[in-house]
Amino acid sequence: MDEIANDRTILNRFSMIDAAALTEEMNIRGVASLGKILSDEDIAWFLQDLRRKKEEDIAEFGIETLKANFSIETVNDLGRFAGKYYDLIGGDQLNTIVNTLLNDKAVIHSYNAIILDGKEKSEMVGHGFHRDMPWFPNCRTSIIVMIPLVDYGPDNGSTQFVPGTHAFRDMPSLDFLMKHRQSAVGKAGEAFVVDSCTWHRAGDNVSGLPRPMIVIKYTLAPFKQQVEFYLSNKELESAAPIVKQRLGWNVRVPHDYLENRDWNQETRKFKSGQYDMSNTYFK
Ligand SMILES: O=C(O)CCC(=O)C(=O)O
Ligand SMILES: [Fe+2]
Repeated sequence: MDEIANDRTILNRFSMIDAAALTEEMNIRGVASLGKILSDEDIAWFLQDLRRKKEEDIAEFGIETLKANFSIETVNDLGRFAGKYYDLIGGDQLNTIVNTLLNDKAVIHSYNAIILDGKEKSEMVGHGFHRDMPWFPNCRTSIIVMIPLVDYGPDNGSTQFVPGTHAFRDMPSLDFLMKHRQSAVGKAGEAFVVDSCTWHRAGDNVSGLPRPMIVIKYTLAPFKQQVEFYLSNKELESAAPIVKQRLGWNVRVPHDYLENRDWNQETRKFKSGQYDMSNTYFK
């Protein structure tokens, strides 16, 4: 008997987080498995919804334009759809992970789906080895939570990463990266996390089938976001406090010095307490 109370609930009951073990994995390897974080019902819902949203995107802008904008394989700014996309980022399991690896002020830098079409390879930057944040010594400023919606492995372009490379300033040689790369392997809905400084890339999808994956990049509150979510997300103002925090509601930039004079913490855009580096240093 299915115990799901309502289909807007993202289940966070699959695996307990062992915070110490997860932190150690991330400190030393810069990558860790997170276990199953989506129910099969949620996976089916997101798969169908993202397929439809990509079709709408193509209908609106056309394949050639999306290719030219390096956007043929992505659905961007998932927060603008609110609903289940807010349930996902508001869920306990994901937020415990973020609080464990960053802190409770951390915000979402980007919230996208990367479909990695099995037929047309785009010029998306993610196909080459890269990092997604500037490097700081002994400090984790950003993590990327990846949630594939299909079973994944080397054949369908699962993400490749090189453990340990987050801790070093310089890019390793391509020979080193090719020699030590590992492919993420798992079942649909089983997530993994990389430090944004761990060198990684999308694998080659030779399966002929799409590889849809929800990708949530978190960063510390004072860092910039990819999009002004508080403007693009029409429902953010009335969302749950945790969703507002994650989408940057509490670190909005005042338009001018007059707006910055607002010291009422309720209405103030960049609220106090957001310059928070706690929990981010490792040695
Ligand atoms: O699509 C992938 O497997 C890689 C994605 C990636 O590099 C990213 O989202 O930062
Ligand atoms: Fe990346």
